Amino acid sequence: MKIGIVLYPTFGGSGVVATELGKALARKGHEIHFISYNQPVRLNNFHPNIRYHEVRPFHYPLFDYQPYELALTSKIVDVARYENLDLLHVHYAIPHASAAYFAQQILKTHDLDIPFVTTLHGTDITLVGKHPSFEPVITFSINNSNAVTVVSESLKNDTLTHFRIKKDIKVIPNFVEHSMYTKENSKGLERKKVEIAPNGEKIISHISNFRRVKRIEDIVRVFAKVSAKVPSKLVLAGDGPERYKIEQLCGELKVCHNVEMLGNVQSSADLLSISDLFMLPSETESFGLAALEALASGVPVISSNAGGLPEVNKHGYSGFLSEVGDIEDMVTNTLKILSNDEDLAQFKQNAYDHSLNYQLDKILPEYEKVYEEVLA
Ligand code: GMT
Repeated sequence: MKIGIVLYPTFGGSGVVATELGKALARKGHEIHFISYNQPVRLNNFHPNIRYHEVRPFHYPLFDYQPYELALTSKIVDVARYENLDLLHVHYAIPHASAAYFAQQILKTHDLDIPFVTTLHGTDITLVGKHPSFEPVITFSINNSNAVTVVSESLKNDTLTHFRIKKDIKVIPNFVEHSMYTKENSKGLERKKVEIAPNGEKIISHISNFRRVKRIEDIVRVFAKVSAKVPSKLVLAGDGPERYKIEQLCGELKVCHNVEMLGNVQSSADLLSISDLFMLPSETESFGLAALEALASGVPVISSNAGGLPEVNKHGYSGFLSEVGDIEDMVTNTLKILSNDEDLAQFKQNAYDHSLNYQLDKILPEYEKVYEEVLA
């Protein structure tokens, strides 16, 4: 199949899922056309079945806001016509689903009928999408997609609660490619581990785009209490609006000397391979791809019980879940994992075993089935 994939190119999970999906489809022989305003961060290797098409919004002094959606729509039309696409798969509803619908209508005037699949990822429904300034457009574009998928049962429920949906919604969970997270891939990082934790301290990590919804403050507060009992280091990877506040909080809690802020990292696998525990205490989280990547690296997860996290992190097995903001409970749970090396080893094994439910090879055919259905 010739598939156009519309995505955000940044470090966010929806872009990561879309890129890894496209790469895997390309390896299976499909022709993949990524459409975005920048080269996706995970699109770092050349593959003969992959093309990247850049959307370049037109700048004109009259516009206070550049009409990105129109530039995207025109690019989709252009790529669909000249690359003979069979279908489109858009990730994150805003503005990709409405752009795909508009492009589909334009393509009909060229006697082309190209179906589009919309995958909803999270805040396109739970935070941003249900805002009155977007809701009518989101409802319309979901109902007029040829197929709709969501990344968790929880997100399906949220979608049905917040929007008047007449369309079937299929749950296809996010996936992980285990070969990217093997210990062999991270040889040489032992030196890094010694640099970060020279006295064999436990390494607690977190990776995100540092938005408020991630509640990174909770991580620092939990860490301040845990590190007073178990020698440990906190490594935070990523960047975003909350970073300055977090640096300040580390100072207030006097833990700066035990906290490393790495900024954006190309590969989460490297940091995860030297981690003992991963934290994701988010306010809402439709799935929590970073938590799944941690599990695949054999790293247990301390998370909130928001959204789809209970589907990904099994309480008392691959880690623990707490109510959002319950710092004390997270401290207790972290200590249950880190205080004893035998327990830690068991949690690490469980984490890896649980992640096998989300293997790429199991999930990929589910997307291919959706594509076949919309083309039939
Ligand atoms: O919805 C977002 O906040 C952005 C999106 C992204 O691009 O990072 O994250 C969502 O999609 C990921 C991939 O499916 C999920 O793993 C994240 O849980 C989800 N984020 C939230 O729901 C906050």
